[in-house]
Amino acid sequence: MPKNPHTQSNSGPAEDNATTNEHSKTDQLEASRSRAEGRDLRTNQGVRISDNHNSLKAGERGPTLMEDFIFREKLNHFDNERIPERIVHARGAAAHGHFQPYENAAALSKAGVFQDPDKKTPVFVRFSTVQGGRGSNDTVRDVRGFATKFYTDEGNWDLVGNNMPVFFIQDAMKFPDFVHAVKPEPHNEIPQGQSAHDTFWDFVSLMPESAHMVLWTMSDRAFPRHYRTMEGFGVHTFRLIDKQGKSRFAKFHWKPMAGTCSLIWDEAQKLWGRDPDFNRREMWEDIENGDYLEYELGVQIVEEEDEHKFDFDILDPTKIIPEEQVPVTPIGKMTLNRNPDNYFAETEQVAFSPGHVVPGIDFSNDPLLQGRLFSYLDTQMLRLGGPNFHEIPINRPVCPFHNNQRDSMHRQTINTGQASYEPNSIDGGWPKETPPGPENGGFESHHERIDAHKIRARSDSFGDHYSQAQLFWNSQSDVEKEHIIAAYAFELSKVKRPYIRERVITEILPNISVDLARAVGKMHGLDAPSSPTASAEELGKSSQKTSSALSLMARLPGNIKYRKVALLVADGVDSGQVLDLKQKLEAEGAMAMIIAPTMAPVKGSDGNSVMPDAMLNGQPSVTVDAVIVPGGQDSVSKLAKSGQGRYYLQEAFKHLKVIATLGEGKELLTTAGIPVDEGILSGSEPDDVFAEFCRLVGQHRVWSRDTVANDMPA
Ligand code: HDE
Repeated sequence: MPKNPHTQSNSGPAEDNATTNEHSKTDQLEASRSRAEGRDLRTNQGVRISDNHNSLKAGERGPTLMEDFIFREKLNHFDNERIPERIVHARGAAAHGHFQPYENAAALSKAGVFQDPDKKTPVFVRFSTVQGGRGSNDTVRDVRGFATKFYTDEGNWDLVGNNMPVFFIQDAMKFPDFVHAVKPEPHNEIPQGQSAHDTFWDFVSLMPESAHMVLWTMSDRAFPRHYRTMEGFGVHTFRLIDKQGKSRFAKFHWKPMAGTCSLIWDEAQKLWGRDPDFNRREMWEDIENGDYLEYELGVQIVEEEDEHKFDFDILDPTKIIPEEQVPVTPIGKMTLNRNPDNYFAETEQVAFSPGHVVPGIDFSNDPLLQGRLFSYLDTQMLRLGGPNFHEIPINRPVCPFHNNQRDSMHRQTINTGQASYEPNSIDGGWPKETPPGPENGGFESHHERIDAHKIRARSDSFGDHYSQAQLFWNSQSDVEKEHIIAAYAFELSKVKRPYIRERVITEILPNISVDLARAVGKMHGLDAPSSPTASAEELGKSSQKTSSALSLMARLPGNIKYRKVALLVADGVDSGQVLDLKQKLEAEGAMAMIIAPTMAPVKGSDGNSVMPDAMLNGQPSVTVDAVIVPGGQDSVSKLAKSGQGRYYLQEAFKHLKVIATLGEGKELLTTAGIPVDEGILSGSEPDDVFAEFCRLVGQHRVWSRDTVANDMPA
């Protein structure tokens, strides 16, 4: 049959091997952007609308007419605007950016994304909480999702991780049970965004394999200060495959360049009301201000022959590989530098899957990972309305893709040609398979030899449930331990059934630490056993007793870059000091916020006025990292008389924040009843306190104040 001259032929390998750059995804999205500036209002069929305020009626006071196709189209579309939210990780915020390898990592993996240190691969990252619905709060006690889509030349690679390196269960078979237990309870849909309820603690106290992960979620890691100060982990052991086809086991880590730090519980709770969008807002604003988020990608590599040399099974997702045993090698850096244009189109419709891998990256037999390989595409069929969601702009690969999949809901691609099958001779045999190869080859699964009985069972090597929970506990600083004790006590206080509380305190906690069990037991009026109660197998054994990487304190920011500092002012403030402080703070990369009782310009003592950035109750102390009270008698007297002014300092003190006062500012400390400690600085001029202020804020909080702070009623 003669070829139709209007039919484009498949361009074949030349097009397939086209390379992309860091802008490829943004450029591709441009085709889908719709800008309304200067444009007429029209229906979806392109008809110009003359009146967007009134429906068509039979008379001015009469009934609306069926005939009004403009009204019906508008309402029809509106009525169907929502899609099901994600069954877990419903609340999220995302950003675009790029990943750049430090050097050629061909010795580890043939994946193109790791080869060229000059090449930037576009990425889209979605951070999320797990338990709550899409409208829940950002700062709840929960795991955070950290999902990255790399738009590589060889297809999309999704690293769908969390901010904690282990998981609650060992086998995907238990995932629906776990999620049913942690989600709001079925009879009343309470509580939202929290694990402090009966069904969660019932389940985890009957599933000792969850002990390690539950301990992580009871630590301050469960409410990161900012997404930029949060670690990320691929959790499972994956495989990297080099050009020779050699496989090595690998764990992925995201190490935040800004260090690690978290909120503290009272602060996190207050933020639910004061700023439910706290984490997403800060990420958005920082990116708008050019303060990009940066993370190093690191890998822990285990040679195949070393698979069994550990005290635990590297396929068990409730285990980490301690960094002392296998160091994390940094292989590249990710920068998040662009906010999405549209939340729904990008953040809500993005579809991640751990099954999206490229040649050079492969799976291990971790039974949790194996189950995930099924679950993500399956859930997305429902959530995104059929199997064509890969065509949604945010999900499309930047490299070309052709295959014989056809039709279904909302198909956008207009496939030309008649042969939607392979082999074919009608369309010249296209699209054709690509044999595996060291470069640009077709995907080839690692040739792992498997010779086994079909068996529905758990390997004995997964029997250790407590040794790494002990390792985590032993690696925490005293303050972190106190926070963990308080977290268990708080959560269990919300559990109505006494026998569940008792089970946690007497049957789970003593196997992690007798001290932990006793401390929590004391707060519940229960005696904890004086020695572990689990079997030797469950207690396991770890040659590693502590691991410094497990403490949040190990990677504190060390400087005041990106920190928010409140300057509390009122009429009569020493405006010279305010401007000097602002300049000094900004020179160090911090954000200085002038905060006043109202948004009216503040009259300085020298007659100059200062414009406030926010009001005391609009930018409360829970939203900043440190507070400075500049001098000026009238200003300080006004703040001291105001309940909000005094509360600001009391709450900042309670949350272990550094407070500095200049001149008369010191009087506010006295009126607010703030005891002086190493984190309370006073001087006459900014230079008297600035260096020490920066040093202390670099430590994130005044940790030595932790026990005293509990006495502050704020
Ligand atoms: Fe997920 N998980 N998960 N998960 N997960 C989903 O996929 C699932 C697990 C993670 O921002 C769902 O599209 C199973 C571990 C992130 O869009 C769902 C199991 C880790 C996100 C699903 C796990 C994760 C999800 C819900 C156990 C860390 C959000 C909506 C076998 C390594 C991605 C969706 C985003 C989302 C299933 C366990 C990370 C239902 C079956 C372990 C970051 O498919």
